[in-house]
Amino acid sequence: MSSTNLISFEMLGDERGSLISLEQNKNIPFTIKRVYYLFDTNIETSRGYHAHYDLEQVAICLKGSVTFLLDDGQTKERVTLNSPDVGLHIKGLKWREMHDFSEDSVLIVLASDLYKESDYIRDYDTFLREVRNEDSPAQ
Ligand code: T46
Repeated sequence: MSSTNLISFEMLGDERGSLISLEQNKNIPFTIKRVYYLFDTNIETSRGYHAHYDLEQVAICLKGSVTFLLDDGQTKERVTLNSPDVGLHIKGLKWREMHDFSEDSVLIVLASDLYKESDYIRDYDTFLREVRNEDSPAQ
């Protein structure tokens, strides 16, 4: 899956503890317009079930673990995040689901745009149609 990447963040810790710095257009590959985080997630819950037309995001599991399912319309990939020094970069038309949240999970997400419900595709068949349109060459 070419446009899904894991980013390793440099650990700047010392004997006092750990520190990671996130900087837009440096180790975060876009200008950050929004930050949100998921915590106190009901462990029986799965979230997501949508794609975005035009959004880049980096998701980092600061505590605990969560598994992303990413689907580009052809291939499905599962990625487990369980370390604060790894970010999952998601761009392009991708269906995403989040499963198996641990009880203590804290997931922070940096996003390239403000919240816009119009950017969401929340229906899987619509997502597949959009992917196929994107893949078919213009006439
Ligand atoms: C994504 C995955 C990884 C806002 O008002 N502002 C926001 O910035 C966000 C993210 C959500 N909301 C509202 C929209 C819904 O009424 O908060 C409610 C919960 O959002 P949603 O059901 O979309 O949450 P998730 O966890 O299914 O998805 C979120 C992001 O929305 C999405 O962009 O890629 O996390």
